[in-house]
Amino acid sequence: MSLQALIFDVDGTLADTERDGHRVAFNQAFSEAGLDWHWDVPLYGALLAVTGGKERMRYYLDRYRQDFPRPADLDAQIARLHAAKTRHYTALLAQGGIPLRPGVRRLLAEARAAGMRLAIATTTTPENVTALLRCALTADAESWFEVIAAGDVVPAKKPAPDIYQYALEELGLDARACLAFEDSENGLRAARDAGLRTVVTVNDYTRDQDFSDALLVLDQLGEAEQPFRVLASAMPLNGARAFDLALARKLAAH
Ligand code: XBP
Ligand code: MG
Repeated sequence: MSLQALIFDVDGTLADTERDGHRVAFNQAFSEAGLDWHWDVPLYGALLAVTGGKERMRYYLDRYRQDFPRPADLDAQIARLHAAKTRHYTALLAQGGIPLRPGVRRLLAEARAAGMRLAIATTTTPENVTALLRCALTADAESWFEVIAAGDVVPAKKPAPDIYQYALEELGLDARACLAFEDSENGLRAARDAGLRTVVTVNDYTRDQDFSDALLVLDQLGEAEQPFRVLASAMPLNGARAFDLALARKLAAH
């Protein structure tokens, strides 16, 4: 089956948003609310085991803050904190704080020019996706993606396959006609369980995770002047230096 669409995760894949973006925005929301919660870099790495900001806050309380007195309206408090965190995060993006990862702009532009269909499947909110695309890619970047599957549109977040299944349904495509791009084990499991083959670009938080089910594991997508490093590959790459559409098609045919 020929390759017809590329489906991208957002956080950690399009841009390194977690450590210097989401984490910072969570802490801003906590201190604004007068809470003594603070997520440092290593703690945030542990909290990334749970995807979704609201789910992550609940996990933090359960796992690390048994001392914190739960208010009767905990769900509402978490929802308020999450809305504040989204406000801080999108403000941070608007300041140009977070660039795309190497090779992302190049691959998206090549795919768009070739008429390859593009989609997003992410755990984060639609507001955050829009803000990142507009601030880091281009003002009309949302229109580059035929489907933006994000956040609470499905009940179960990654590693559940729901968000990828939703994206595939919206695209009207079989998983075998698509490639997924991920940065984390939770994301890879979600894509795999939706039947997708996956290319992983690792980052500092994820490089030691289990990516044995990925088709290809790279340090980043690569540019001519900054070639990728291959961490694992299901097929020989014959000296390729940057991940492009030709390589995507070769992998999909594998
Ligand atoms: C991303 C996430 C998200 C972000 C925060 O996972 O886990 O929770 O950290 O997003 P993935 P929200 O890259 O696998 O989609 O706070 O907007 O939920
Ligand atoms: Mg991710």
